[in-house]
Amino acid sequence: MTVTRVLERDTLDTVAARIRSHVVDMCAGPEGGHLGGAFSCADVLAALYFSVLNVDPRRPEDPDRDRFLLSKGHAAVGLYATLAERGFFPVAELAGYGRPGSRLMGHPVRAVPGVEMPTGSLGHGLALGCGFALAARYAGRTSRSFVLLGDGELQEGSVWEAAIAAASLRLDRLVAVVDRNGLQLTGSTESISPMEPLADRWRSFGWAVRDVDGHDPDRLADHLDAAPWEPGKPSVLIARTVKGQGLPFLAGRSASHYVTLSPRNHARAVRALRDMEVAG
Ligand SMILES: Cc1ncc(C[n+]2csc(CCOP(=O)(O)OP(=O)(O)O)c2C)c(N)n1
Ligand SMILES: [Mg+2]
Repeated sequence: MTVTRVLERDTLDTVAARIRSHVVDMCAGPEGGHLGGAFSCADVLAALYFSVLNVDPRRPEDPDRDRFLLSKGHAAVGLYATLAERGFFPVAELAGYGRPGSRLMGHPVRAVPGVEMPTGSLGHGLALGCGFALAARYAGRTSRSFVLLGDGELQEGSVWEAAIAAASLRLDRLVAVVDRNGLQLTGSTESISPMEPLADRWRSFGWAVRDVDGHDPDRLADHLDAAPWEPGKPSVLIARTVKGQGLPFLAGRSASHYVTLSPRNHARAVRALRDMEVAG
């Protein structure tokens, strides 16, 4: 693993700040992007890729690697920024996002180094994660599988089928993270389809649950690193987040879901990120 090398000159907070900064630049291009959901999970992605996952960009197909699936595939810009920062492909390639000929499209595909599965149609990632965890078990490998889900995505029934299967198969090397930003495409999850008490729901499906601040990457890394939390049970981390976290004109607003930043708003976003860094 090269995690320690990566963090020699960085903290997880500075990595997350760089991820957000790349996302802002990508969302200022002609395609725009899912900025809000990429920002809400930026700290989770930083914690995973820079402190938790056993992955090596020089050997992206190493059979012993941990697996990560961005089930909320629309947050692709966040994943691209993270993979580039981690060294899976050059950071300069991010400038081509969404443009003709680029492999960095609106939703992730296998052609992008580090992407395990194409995602974007919500509701499939947890079942895929079960498959990865089961395959690792059959192969006698100790690798873990991590799946990042949106909270609106939890309205897909297939998520709960996979949750039942994971618990009954005792897949304790499977870890789900729910990006609990409280918003989906058209409004708040609680006004559209209430899901609290969310931790109790997962517990009742036989999962070990932790419900935490989703914007503290060091603590997130500690929790994720410690999984499995209960022997024989899959783990789910409910990460309480804010959609568009860090941008005052978008944070906590549905309008952050898909954004094409005008030059003026791009400049505002860059300034806001700088202020956030100073304050941090
Ligand atoms: C099966 C399916 N239905 C609808 C969509 C369109 N869609 C893309 S993002 C989104 C909202 C998802 O909300 P959430 O999971 O909470 O994501 P986040 O808030 O993290 O962006 C929807 C409905 C989709 N990608 N897949
Ligand atoms: Mg959401």
